[in-house]
Amino acid sequence: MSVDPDKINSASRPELIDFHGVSMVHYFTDNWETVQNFQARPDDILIATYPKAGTTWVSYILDLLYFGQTMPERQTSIPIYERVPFLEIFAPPVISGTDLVEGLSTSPRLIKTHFPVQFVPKSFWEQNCRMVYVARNAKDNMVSYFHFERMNRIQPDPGDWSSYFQKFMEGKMVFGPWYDHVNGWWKKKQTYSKLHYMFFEDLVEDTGREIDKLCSFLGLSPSAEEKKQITGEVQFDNMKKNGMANYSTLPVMDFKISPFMRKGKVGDWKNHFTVAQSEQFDEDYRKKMRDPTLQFRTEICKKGFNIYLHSYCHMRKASQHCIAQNNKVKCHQSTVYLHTNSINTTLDDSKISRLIVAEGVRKGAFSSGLVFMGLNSPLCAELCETIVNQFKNSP
Ligand code: PPS
Repeated sequence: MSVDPDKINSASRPELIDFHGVSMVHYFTDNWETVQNFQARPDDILIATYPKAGTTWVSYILDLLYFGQTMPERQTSIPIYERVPFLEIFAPPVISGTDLVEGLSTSPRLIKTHFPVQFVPKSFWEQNCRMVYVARNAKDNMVSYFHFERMNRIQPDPGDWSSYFQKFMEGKMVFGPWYDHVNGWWKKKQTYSKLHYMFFEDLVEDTGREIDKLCSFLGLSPSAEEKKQITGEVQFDNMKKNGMANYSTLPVMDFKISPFMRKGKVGDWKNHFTVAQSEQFDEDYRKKMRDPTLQFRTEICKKGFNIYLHSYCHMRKASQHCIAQNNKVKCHQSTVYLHTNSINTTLDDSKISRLIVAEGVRKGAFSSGLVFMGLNSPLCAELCETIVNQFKNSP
């Protein structure tokens, strides 16, 4: 693909348009007919996400799984956005997603989309293609999207953080509301068996485990050594310095404003949201996210345990939430509450009764969604560490 930087650099920021009920910009709708008539092949793999949820990460994992051994030169010579083309992007003569896909000589073809589920061209469903959907918690997703719009000239101007925060909650974002996107794909999963729905937070927590799940979905069985190598190559720091994975070759992006591989963390939202914004967001979130089977984590503990410290007045709500989640929940006195979402561990009474509870943690607790976390203060972090160690060391 030849990229003419001048053509893109001089482009002014696009406006949001209402397109079949979804906010879009023309770069992703101008090729609508061709995209909708796209002829998928049965072995095509569609990687779908809301923007900034981990598309590049999963694209790179899949590319390595399929072609890392057979076509190693690909890794050092072709940028990821050409190996895994973005189906709906259209900015001629510079870039056309469908042309890039048609030009792929690989099998399977790996194809990226940010479409909400109802926009996916019908041939993908007709051909019963495999699809991988990656979802990321709304708060971190919003922060990442904000910085991306600051640095990417084919996105609308994001404005300042507080107006962006409002726009995100109102769903006035390219590719529509986050809420509809993650829910729409989640619902599809219930009826379409070839869809693997995964979470950015799980990838951060244990990349190897998520690669295993991907392999089992895709019917791949790489050697242990190969898997280890891939897991290493796709770590954030490695991808950040990898010119073929970090988008540094794409001139629409101004890395002086913000890099594409920015932080790659769970919980960076705490550096952007005020406490008031977090509370306002959580209240609105509860109204919009009604499906109890779809749960996100806005924080993970690096040891693999989620530990939520919360104040007494919040305990009842938190417990109800966890019971609804079918998690093993125990509240000890008034300050510590643990749940075991997404990990293969259960807690029992004898372990919990041995936990040390410090009075001061109540002060640092604040609400986040339906769970209450206190991991943002040094005292809480220290306490969590103690709890984790005790838990690990107990029989
Ligand atoms: S895009 O433009 O929609 O395709 O962007 P996308 O690739 O979906 O999301 C970019 C965010 O994913 C982070 N990222 C990673 N995090 C951790 N580890 C790895 N290997 C990794 N690769 C990409 C990237 O840093 C962006 O998140 P933020 O929070 O902005 O850092």
